[in-house]
Amino acid sequence: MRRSPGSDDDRSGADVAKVSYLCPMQISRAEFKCSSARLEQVPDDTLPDFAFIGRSNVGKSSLINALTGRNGLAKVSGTPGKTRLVNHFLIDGSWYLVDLPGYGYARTSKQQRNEFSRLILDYVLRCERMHFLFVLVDSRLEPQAIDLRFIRLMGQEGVPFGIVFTKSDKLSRAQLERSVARYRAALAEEWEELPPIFVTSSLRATGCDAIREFIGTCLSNRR
Ligand SMILES: Nc1nc2c(ncn2[C@@H]2O[C@H](COP(=O)(O)OP(=O)(O)OP(=O)(O)O)[C@@H](O)[C@H]2O)c(=O)[nH]1
Ligand SMILES: [Mg+2]
Repeated sequence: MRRSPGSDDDRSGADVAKVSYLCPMQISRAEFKCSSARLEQVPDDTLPDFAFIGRSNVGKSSLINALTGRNGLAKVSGTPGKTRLVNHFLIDGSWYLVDLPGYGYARTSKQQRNEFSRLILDYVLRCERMHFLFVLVDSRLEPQAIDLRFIRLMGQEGVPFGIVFTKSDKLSRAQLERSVARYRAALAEEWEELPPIFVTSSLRATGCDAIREFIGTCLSNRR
């Protein structure tokens, strides 16, 4: 059995609760830095990236807006496939939130064959500045095969990642608990230890504190 890559190093969520009061994480400034169509175009500084990935329409851009308290910072749309580039947002001049294009939105048969685009794979597998990857899944849905394939790939490649349930406002507490339990069971079939898990609603800003605290802990462990 393998261990979850996000669970046994300094990027783990395990100590978040213990240290959170030591590193309260507030975001004061959030600004758009650049959009990249190729890996060569991402910022060439040494600041760390915290990136958001998941199926089209799962709520990546909305979550970035909720985390920064800036509606309209990342472009949100009800139509899948809105975010097509790798978008860097500089946070307090010292780290980046990164909005990635969604996967699973196939407009052509060629895209259907390559379910994760070259841009996504280049970024998540080759970009050394990526410190942690939040994989977003819709809390209303059963574990989706494409998400499980993506998570498996991240595990195989040793990418540090956590799982973020989105749109929790659309479920009752009991439905939400069932949904998370279903996911845990699916992951437990492959992982000995589960990655950090966050439950969020961008509409209500639920779970944003936990994600900010997690990032704050990662940043202070890095110093
Ligand atoms: N109710 C509810 N709706 C949400 C939430 N998060 C996102 N949405 C809605 O879901 C739709 C897609 O949101 P986006 O943030 O654009 O999703 P995305 O993952 O960035 O989509 P792509 O860029 O197309 O891959 C929009 O209509 C949002 O308003 C949430 O927490 N609750
Ligand atoms: Mg988007």
